[in-house]
Amino acid sequence: MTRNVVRKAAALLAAAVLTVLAVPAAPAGAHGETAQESFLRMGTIAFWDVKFSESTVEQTQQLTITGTAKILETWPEQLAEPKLGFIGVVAPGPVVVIKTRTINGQPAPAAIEVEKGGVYHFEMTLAGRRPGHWHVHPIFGIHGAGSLLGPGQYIDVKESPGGFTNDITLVNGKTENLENLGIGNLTVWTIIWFAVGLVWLLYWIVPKPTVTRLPVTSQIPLNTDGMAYGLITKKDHRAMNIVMATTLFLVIGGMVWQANAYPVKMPQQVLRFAPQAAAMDATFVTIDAKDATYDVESGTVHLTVDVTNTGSTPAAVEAFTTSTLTFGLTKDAGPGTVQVTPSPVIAPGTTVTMVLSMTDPVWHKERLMPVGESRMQITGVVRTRDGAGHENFTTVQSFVKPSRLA
Ligand SMILES: [Cu+2]
Repeated sequence: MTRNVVRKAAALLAAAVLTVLAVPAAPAGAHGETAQESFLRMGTIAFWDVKFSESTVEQTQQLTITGTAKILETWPEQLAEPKLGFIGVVAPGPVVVIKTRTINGQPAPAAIEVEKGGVYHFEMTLAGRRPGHWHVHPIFGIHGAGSLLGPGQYIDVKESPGGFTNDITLVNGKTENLENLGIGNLTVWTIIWFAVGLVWLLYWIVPKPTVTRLPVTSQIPLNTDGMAYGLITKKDHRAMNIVMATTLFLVIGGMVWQANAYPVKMPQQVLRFAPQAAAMDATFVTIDAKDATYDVESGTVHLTVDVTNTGSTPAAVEAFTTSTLTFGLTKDAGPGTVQVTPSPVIAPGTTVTMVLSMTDPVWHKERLMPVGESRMQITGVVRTRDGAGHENFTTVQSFVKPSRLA
């Protein structure tokens, strides 16, 4: 009776597992950035003016991603100091390839030396590789700290009749398609080494009692081959010597072959340099954060700042940027906007206290307001513009007082 019940339950469970496995998994809708603590997302790197030149490309067709990333002065002390960085893209697998990249106008094929407070204008040319609908973000990887995401966008890669090619011209003038360069050799060598390993493995596990009679094997003292018990015989030694000789022959033979087949080689290049400082407008404002509150019910952040206009023309607040978000100045409240009271304008030579208000469910949805956590803080960049059209990007940081704690 009980056995029957157990059997039925087990069958049901097996059927359920099978059903789950048979249904294809839904593609991930995000990149998991919401799981990162908000102080990491807000206090590390700010991205602004990120633009994708196209949203649809054919395979091999190119698009560019341009934008600016600033390593904030508020970089958290818990993370490794930013010294070596890498600007790239994150996408669901190798669906696009980066063809070229410039940082502050200089070609930057590899990692660059970076510093806190550094501003990096980037331009990346990508080519569509795998057909599909893909979410692509620029990222800033910091050695020892991890990758920080910039604002993402969907890109559609359409199938092209010619498929995907990734042609480069070599120094000798020949053109090669990187997509399948050397694939033949790679396949042949993978098969050869797999075969050697398989011969070795099957030799020991099929006709021998090594695995099947583990109790016997474990009785034999260490450092003996168990010849007295007939476990490893003279014949086995001979067979293994043949496997070793084959391996050595393949390694040495392979080295000789490649030296003849590819006489001209270039070692992997390691180019490390600090890009020139980004061209930025002269400083005309200083901003000190005084206080911040977060109204949990309405999803509103009020950030109080003292702004001093040290320039000679009137300056005005244009936007507030934090993590991957930008809040642009508007009169009426709404997602992605900032309202400034009493006025976003600062007369030259004066200091005004103003409140930046941002009402957006995104604070809660993206877990950016760390209510009840150990670091209730807001960090971001205030974007201001003066009468001559110059812009300043000033980092501000403040503790946040939430309207309630849960
Ligand atoms: Cu994404």
